[in-house]
Amino acid sequence: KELTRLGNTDHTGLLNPIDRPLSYGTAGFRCLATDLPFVVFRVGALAGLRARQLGQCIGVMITASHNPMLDNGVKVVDPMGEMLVEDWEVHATEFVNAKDDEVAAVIEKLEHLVKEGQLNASETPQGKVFCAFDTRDSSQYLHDAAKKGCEFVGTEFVSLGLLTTPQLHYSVRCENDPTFGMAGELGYYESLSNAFNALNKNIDAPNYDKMLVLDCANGVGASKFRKLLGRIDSELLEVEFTNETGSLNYKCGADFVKILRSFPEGLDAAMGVRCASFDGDADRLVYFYRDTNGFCRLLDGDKIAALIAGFIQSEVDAAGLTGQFKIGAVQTAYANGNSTAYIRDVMKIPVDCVPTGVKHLHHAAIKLDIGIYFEANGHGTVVFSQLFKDAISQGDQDNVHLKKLQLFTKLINETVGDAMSDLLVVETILRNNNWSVEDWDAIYEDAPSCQLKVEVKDRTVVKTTWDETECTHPAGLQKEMEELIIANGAGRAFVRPSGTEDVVRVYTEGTCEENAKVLANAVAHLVQ
Ligand code: NG1
Ligand code: ZN
Repeated sequence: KELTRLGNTDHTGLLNPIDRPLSYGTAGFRCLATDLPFVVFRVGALAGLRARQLGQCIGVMITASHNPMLDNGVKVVDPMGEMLVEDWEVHATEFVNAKDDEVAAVIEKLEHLVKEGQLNASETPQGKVFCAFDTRDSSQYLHDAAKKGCEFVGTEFVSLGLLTTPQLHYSVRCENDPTFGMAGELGYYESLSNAFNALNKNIDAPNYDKMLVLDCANGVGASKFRKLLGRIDSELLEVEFTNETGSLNYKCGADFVKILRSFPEGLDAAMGVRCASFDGDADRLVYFYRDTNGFCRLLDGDKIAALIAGFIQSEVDAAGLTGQFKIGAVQTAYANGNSTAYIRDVMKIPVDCVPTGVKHLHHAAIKLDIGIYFEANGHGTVVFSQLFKDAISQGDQDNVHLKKLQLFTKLINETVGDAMSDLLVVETILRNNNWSVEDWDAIYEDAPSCQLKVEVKDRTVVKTTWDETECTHPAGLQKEMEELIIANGAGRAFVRPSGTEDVVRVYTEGTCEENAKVLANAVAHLVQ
């Protein structure tokens, strides 16, 4: 039955039935699920080889995040729970695009790399692959393809079943580094709920309302967050769940709310009620509420980053650690200009700008002692250096601020952006600050912006500088965009090819929402 639904005959094998090249993008391989079985089989094999090379546990996640139900995707998670290292992304692209008669040679090359990587082959443990998937109809079938691929190269395959993407990252990290926590779902719930309950108890916060309305995007986050919430003191947080079991990501979820700046279907919030949305695999989170004019006010990844940065900075100061550690924020070109200005100029926290894609943010953040990284779309986390962790665990244990910082490092999922963990972080900070959602929203006002996608024949003709703020190809496009901005008298604009969809993305900021939209449409017209 599964096979028929996928219009598939024998794609779990090595045969490549696709005539167009696929590339390992910002989130692995993504396309229509029907095209994916052979891709996932090969990625399963690649992950098995990577696991054997390192003698460690490697993750394979099957999800297409916020994309439509009929899509799916696959990505590989490296041992510390981070994204696959770049040279193996290149191997993955080569492996997946290999013609049927080239596959054996690619595997042989990778086997060679694996042997070279093993310093002492006889003593090196075999390694294993953890695989998890989201709620898509095609996920179980693709999981089976990953299993076949992994076993094809002789590596142990462990199915973790249905999980959020961040839960898989977390489990891989724990399996390789038990000091981080206990691998698997239960260990994850224990760690997060214990930290949350401890950070929030006995804090009287009359301006904070413990009631939250949550849009689950009809995805895996619904059932998983119910489990987590079951371990949280109901005096501290109460959640009204919506969009739990309907059509995945359809007119709901974090991407929908962020791009349209409007309420998801099925959620009709009263004025001032704090609402949040997960995306389909629960690695993105945005907040929103209805303002006094009845409009939807969005608090996106940038505002979450600013909230977290403020909290950490004040706790570090209160703990007596001012100036001892490098604190910084990492954003992409999509960050709202006013968020960058607020963090950098008002909070005096340095801000770095890197290309789109979590791996770039993560790599920049781990250079700091406290690296706060968020994409505007709500994907982000905080990472801490060992130096900082040692300092807070070895310091005076009666210092409540040191204790808070310790608990905070347990509450946030350092391996990757995690909607469930980030939600508990936001709730904790609001209660600790005694803030309503309006108080949080008021820290700065977003610059009016617009994001569009343009369908083009070949998105790869658009090329940009490293930080993606300027377009280098096609020749002349950048100059034309600059002329539009000069004629507009203010604003900014950039374009880049998407790494997960067959489109070119346009982003603009203007003098008002309408102006940003007009500018975006004019830029889109140039791109078409
Ligand atoms: P692409 O399709 O490359 O823009 C999108 C997001 C990324 C990241 C990936 C992975 C935007 C503008 N882009 O990438 O930030 O989250 O998906 O899911 O939000
Ligand atoms: Zn996602």
